[in-house]
Amino acid sequence: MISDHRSGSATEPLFPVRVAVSRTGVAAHLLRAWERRYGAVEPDRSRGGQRRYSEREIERIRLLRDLVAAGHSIGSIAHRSTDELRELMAAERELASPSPVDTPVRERRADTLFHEELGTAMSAVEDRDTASLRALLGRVALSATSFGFVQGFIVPLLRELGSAWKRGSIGVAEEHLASAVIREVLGVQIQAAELPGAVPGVVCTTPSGQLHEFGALLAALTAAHAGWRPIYAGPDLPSVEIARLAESPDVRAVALSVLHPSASSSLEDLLAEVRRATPASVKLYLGGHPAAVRTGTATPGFSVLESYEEFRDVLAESASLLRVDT
Ligand code: B12
Repeated sequence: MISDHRSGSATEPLFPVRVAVSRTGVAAHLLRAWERRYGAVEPDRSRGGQRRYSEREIERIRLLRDLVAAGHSIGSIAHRSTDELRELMAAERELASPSPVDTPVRERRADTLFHEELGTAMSAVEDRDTASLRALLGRVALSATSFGFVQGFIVPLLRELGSAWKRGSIGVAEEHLASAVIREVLGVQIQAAELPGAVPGVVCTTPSGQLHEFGALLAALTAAHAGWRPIYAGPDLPSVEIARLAESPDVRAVALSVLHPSASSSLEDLLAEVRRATPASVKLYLGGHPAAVRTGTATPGFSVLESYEEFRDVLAESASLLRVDT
């Protein structure tokens, strides 16, 4: 194990794991796994055996985090020196950075941002090339704003999956493979975006019968970027279970996604049930298919949202107001 990242001088400040977690956004269990399984990080130990991270270690963790988000497997980069990781990251940024012709990219309309990348992604889906798809998603995530990634790439990609499925150029198998990669990459993005410490929680899920999960998963990523703690519970959650999650002390909101209203026997009844069963202090948000939005508008106690941008803004506004006791 090449360990150029061992802390230098004895006087160099060393930080406990919670500081390493808060400064890198990488969860403690992942840091331990990277250390134990791959030797990717090697923190010092206090006399009591606690892990102690140097500035250099923290920089190294950030590099590992970003390279994993860009699609590198931890196993393939764990042995590299920190200098090598820096070079690799510089190359990634170079790859991801837009050519001079189309900067500033971030100002362009979200849904026209990544045409080329969408085409490349769909070829990877048709070829069942999950490794290329994963790497591409990671690179786009690096080069886009959080909102650009969601509305400019992931949503159009999911819709394109639907059109390709209808055209017959892909089947359910390719859709499932692509969905698995998208779910995984969004999971890493959410983890990297989550703020440590006492922030309000929001449960993100879909009501009973609704198997389309990405509306809720994208809501979770949007919430993390708005400074909330997303509790992503997967799709198809019965109302009583949604209410049980919402009873957790730090939970201040629930965000539901409904993409195919008729998949639920009666969406009206379901939403009313969720409102009845959930503490009145918990805010309920709904987004999705226009018919679902209409139903939500008609259900007392629900706030309907047209876009993730709107969701981000309402959450960001209220985040600072909502104190969560630790
Ligand atoms: C992937 C997919 C599947 C996968 C889901 C995999 C998974 N793990 O989620 C599987 C294979 C399971 C599936 C199953 C079915 N599917 Co399907 N599916 C899709 C597909 C391709 C993508 C859906 C998606 O995630 N879109 C991304 C979302 C986020 O984008 P969006 O819907 O545009 O949402 C926008 C807004 O509504 C809003 N929003 C949405 N949710 C939320 C939440 C919040 C909080 C906020 C703020 C905003 C918000 O923001 C989004 C971005 O602007 C769509 C095609 C498409 N065009 O979307 C079909 C699609 C949704 N499915 C469809 C159908 C009919 C089905 C099935 C009935 C097929 C069948 N016969 O079995 C089943 C039903 C399953 C069920 N019970 O729910 C239809 C729905 C038709 C309709 N209008 O209701 C579609 C539109 C395909 C089609 N063109 O016919 N599907």
